[in-house]
Amino acid sequence: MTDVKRALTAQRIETPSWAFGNSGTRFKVFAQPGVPRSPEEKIADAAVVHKFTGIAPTVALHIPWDKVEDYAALSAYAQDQGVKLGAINTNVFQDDDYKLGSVTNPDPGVRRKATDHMLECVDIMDATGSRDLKLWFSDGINYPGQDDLRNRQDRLHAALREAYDRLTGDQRILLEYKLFEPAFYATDVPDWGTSYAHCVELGERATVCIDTGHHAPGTNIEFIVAFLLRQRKLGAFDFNSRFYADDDLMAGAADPFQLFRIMYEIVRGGALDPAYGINFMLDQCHNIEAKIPAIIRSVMNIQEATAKALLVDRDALTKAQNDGDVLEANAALMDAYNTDVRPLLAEVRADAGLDPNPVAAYKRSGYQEKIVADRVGGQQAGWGA
Ligand code: RM4
Ligand code: MN
Repeated sequence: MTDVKRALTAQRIETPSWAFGNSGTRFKVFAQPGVPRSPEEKIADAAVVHKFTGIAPTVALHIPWDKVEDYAALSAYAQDQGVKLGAINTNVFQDDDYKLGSVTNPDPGVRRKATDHMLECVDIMDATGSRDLKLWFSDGINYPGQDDLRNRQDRLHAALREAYDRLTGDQRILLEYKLFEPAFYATDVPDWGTSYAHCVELGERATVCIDTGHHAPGTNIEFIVAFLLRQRKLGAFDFNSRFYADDDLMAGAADPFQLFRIMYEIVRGGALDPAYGINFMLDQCHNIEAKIPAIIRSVMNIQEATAKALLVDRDALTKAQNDGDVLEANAALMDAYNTDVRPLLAEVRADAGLDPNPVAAYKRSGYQEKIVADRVGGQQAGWGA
């Protein structure tokens, strides 16, 4: 097996439980038949994505959306389906209490509640065996003067410290950032630098999560990747793509070239191997397209970008760079990007005993028809629920 094939075979992508549920814009959530009604049904769908792609063996949970009585039992259920439970995502953005913020709220009682939720999520990680506590805070303010920007940073640090100190074993914190929304004037963790600084302050178990949709348009995300890898502070991705704001479209749909550039920095930094410790997650919403094939498609898009990144002739690139040969250096990247890697990936899948075309195989499998027939009654999971 070639090195490229070996790297592609070892690649891992984590799917998000919430991407299997209904979602929409603030205007409308269009419900789809067959959508899961329980954490178990979401996990079953994630297992189907893994079955057809072979590289998505873990599924991230979101609490309380995926709240159950017995997390060890849920973990055992996942194993039976052929997957494992991945990152535990906190949700401190949907209660009325959080109108003025969660961990940065001026009210200490609300801060306590939000911090306790983070601690509860670490308890869940103990039960599921999950390594990652993923934190995204919707905290921020809408108007200048609404609250003290600097005090909010102190409150954020205090809450993070408490959660951090609760971690044991190989557990770690992934701190996500987002430029704006739902807060419109100042977000408390708006960018990678803020996340990075808090992670450094916390210690080595805290690393940055890059959600590709959470930047200003035009941001050079691969630069952030290169910088954080150099500092050993990149812990995870939330992949999705966007045309305008936080669109949460399928990874690689809006800008496959950007995804390639990101994956090139990953390959260049030696960070593709799961042993390096980066959690390559998806964080998407499928508002109008069928969910399971859309997630399969996203996994394939990341695979394609990765294959192209692996095909970059690094020797030729380095030589051109050292020679100051601008055009040759750029050509080394573009030649790899312009390679059709679909035949290579078809081979990788065939070698792994998979159908070379995962979307087509899913469509033929009858699973979609089965869930539409079976999942009748009950409350569908999702943003509208
Ligand atoms: C947020 C953020 C989080 C995700 C939620 C659903 O915008 O990206 O990662 O947990 O959405
Ligand atoms: Mn995210």
